[in-house]
Amino acid sequence: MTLFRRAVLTAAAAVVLGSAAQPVPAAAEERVVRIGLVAPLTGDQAYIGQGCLNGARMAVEDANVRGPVFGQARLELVPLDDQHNPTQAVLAANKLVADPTVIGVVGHFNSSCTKAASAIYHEGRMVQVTPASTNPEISRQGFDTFFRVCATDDVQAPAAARYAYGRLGARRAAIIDDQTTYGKGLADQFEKTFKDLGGEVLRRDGITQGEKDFAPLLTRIKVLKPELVFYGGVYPELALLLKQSRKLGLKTQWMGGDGIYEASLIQLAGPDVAEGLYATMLGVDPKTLPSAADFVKRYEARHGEIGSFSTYAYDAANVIIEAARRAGAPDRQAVLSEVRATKDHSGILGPVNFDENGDVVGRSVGIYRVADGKFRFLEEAGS
Ligand code: ABU
Repeated sequence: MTLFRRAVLTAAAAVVLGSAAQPVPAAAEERVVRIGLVAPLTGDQAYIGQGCLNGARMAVEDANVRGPVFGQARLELVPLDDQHNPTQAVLAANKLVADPTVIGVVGHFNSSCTKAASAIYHEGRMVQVTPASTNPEISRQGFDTFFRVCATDDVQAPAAARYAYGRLGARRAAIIDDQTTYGKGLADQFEKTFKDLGGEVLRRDGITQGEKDFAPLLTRIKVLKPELVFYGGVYPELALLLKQSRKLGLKTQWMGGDGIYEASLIQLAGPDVAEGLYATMLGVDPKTLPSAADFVKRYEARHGEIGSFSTYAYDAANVIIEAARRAGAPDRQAVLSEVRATKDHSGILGPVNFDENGDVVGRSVGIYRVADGKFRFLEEAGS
């Protein structure tokens, strides 16, 4: 008996045992199938987390417009906030796994959270599709429940290093990371490729998420006159680093991965301060993709400027929804098997196929630069 059927029968039994005069909730219960969405929905990363939520919610709404997923089943999104904290992420995962009506999860955003929660989903046989967690190690844990629709850091960071060395001509770099699974991994990969190319790493420093005063660190970096500072981490701390380095007169180029590709970073740092910042992201700008045009238009009419990972969350949710339709029943194992069997899923960011580790295949990486207050696509990163 599936968990879902057991829940339905339990609800039905409760009604039978209850007063005959009461309304019958079992029928309504029985028609709801849920998908979780876990991301930092509050706190300093809320803007990027809410963008994921909006994308996943639109996928669920579109699915309900298309028609019931199973029989009369209506799809519902269960949003949970992990506050980019792995402990909260595990709590959220346990909550979703304990709910028999939940057939899959879009999440999490941060690699540290995704990694911590992945063991819970694996144990609960619940498919997990992250829209944004790019640390390569997550898919190497041997969890057959794990999938992602974004390019990994072992593709992004070498692309960034090659661009820094080859196109920007940087030979002397400082590296800062936020000591998270994502930030440290990304910085490690950048450092390796940059050194392999012949570049010199002058300093390697770690900061802590939530830290506010970077003046002592930036002062030490300034005396070394790096041509580039590479930052492994997410945007809130980088906004402060950029502002404080401007104040200290540290003149250098800054670069990071997809964790800094976020419009609100430009507002936090100030457009003038963020001008010239480089970031890696998907190899094509979703706003120029015909396959994403309708989604982007509807999203922006409703929520304002599209979030960096909204399109990814939309695709991640749809991978689960389409697998559920093919499975034909709200059975986690059946949905999981169908996600694994995904073949050329027609995502708005392009066809989705997974390799044996659950990593999306064929995603290119692009180099972006802030110009006139916006991230602008420069070029697809070469290998
Ligand atoms: N990849 C963007 C930042 C999220 C993460 O992987 O932690």
